[in-house]
Amino acid sequence: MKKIPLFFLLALGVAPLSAEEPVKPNVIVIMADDLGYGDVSCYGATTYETPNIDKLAEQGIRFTSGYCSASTCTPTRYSFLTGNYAFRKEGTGIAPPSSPAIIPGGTPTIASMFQSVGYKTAVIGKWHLGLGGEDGPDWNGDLKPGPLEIGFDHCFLLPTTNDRVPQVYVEDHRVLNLDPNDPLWVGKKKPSEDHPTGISHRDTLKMDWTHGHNATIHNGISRIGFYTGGEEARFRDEDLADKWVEQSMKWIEENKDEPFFLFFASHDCHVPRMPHERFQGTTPHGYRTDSIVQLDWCVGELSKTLDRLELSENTLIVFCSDNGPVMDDGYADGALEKVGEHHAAGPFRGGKYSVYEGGTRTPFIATWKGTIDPAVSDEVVTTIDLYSSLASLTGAEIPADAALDSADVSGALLGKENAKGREEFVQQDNGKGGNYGFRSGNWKLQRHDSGKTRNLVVEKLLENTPVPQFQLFNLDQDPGEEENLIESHPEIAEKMKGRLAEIIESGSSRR
Ligand code: NG6
Ligand code: CA
Repeated sequence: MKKIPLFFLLALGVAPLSAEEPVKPNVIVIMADDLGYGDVSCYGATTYETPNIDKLAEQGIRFTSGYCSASTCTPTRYSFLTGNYAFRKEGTGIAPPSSPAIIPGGTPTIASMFQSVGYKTAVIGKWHLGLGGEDGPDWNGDLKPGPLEIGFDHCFLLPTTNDRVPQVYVEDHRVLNLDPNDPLWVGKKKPSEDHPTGISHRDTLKMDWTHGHNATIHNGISRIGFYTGGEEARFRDEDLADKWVEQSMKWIEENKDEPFFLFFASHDCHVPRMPHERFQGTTPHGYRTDSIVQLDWCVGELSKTLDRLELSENTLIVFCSDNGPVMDDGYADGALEKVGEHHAAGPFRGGKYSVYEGGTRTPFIATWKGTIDPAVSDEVVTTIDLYSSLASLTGAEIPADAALDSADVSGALLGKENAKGREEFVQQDNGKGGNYGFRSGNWKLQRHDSGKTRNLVVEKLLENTPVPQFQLFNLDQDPGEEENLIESHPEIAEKMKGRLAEIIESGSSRR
């Protein structure tokens, strides 16, 4: 990386970058939801623009081999926070509405790592990692354990996903604006015979469902799960993005004088895609891409806030996604019908729910004005590596039993000359014991223990397609994973099978 004059660094109040001298920039991780490699213009989208995300890429490093660790939400978020592959732990698949906390209180996380070196920490946006003890969330009481018990000083959450009940905000330990005279009830079964659902009142919905998502109706949209009460606490889907920005700006202002770590967890472009009215109809492909433009607006607002507070040159921003794209994920929002020539997964095959590259290879940008030189990098960096990499940057210690699979790729992340990313990386679909993708150099082995893959072609409806247990691809020549080379390269396949099994069985891959 380029040499930065010392006087400049001193003026910024940061020390030069070296292993001996840790630096403590503010860190904002912006994680999009269900955003594919080709969904933003700096990664090849041509039919609409994402100028604010593009600007991050112009000013920083745009990774072409940036990954999240799973092709669904909960395992990627679990791994990002703990630094452990989610396939190591039971119960890390997509969390249901009333899931207890998946990460037990006191578990070391990237957030507690930041706290240990004096940062203020917050998560704002989608959580989807469960809340509460064994019995699940006490929606009318204290919602703990949750983020505050694993290293966050503050949280402002969409507790599950927007398609799962209940549609309320959680601030720290409580549902926000909950009237004790109108308690929240959340359950798996219909609370009464006449409780309106997406089935009984389908003709009243403002957005129809296509599969699942036919239980309690809120804001004209039926959801996964049932709930009653908490009327005053309920949000409008259209206002979520504004809320994340408002709360982030407030928190950044309050914490601007000390180093801070903000996990900005956008719900865009997860279903139900219901962007604010001012974004509806702004792109050619319906609400799915309108939601991406809304996400881009959020990124712009965060960047502007940093500029206004003169924090941009002391803030590292990482932009990433939690899994690849999906068109029809349960609502009739036209994403599939209006997709046209838009390739949400870019040149890759598969998407959400699959271990083809489209499931986990996603936009990944690191920007730190004045410190990171603008570049495009093909080094492999992943969401699971942020824990070790940022510990290395800030001089934090990692407990011996933590961050078991998090690689220190800080050099590659900051664009240091000749710095390497990962040599090998395991991708997974959902939860423990599912399907794996294993990248080693430019080779990719797929191991489908289930014998099936989901959503093989992103433009088609969700489907289960039979697939051989093992497939081998050369990503260099065949990024689209079309030509299975397992017969012609048996030695490479055997070696990779062995190494993958070793990583799975050994319980740790951090060396
Ligand atoms: C699936 C849901 C899908 C989405 C996903 C989680 C059905 C039929 N499908 O079970 O709509 O909610 O879970 O997405 O209910 S994620 O990005 O949060 O992992
Ligand atoms: Ca997701």
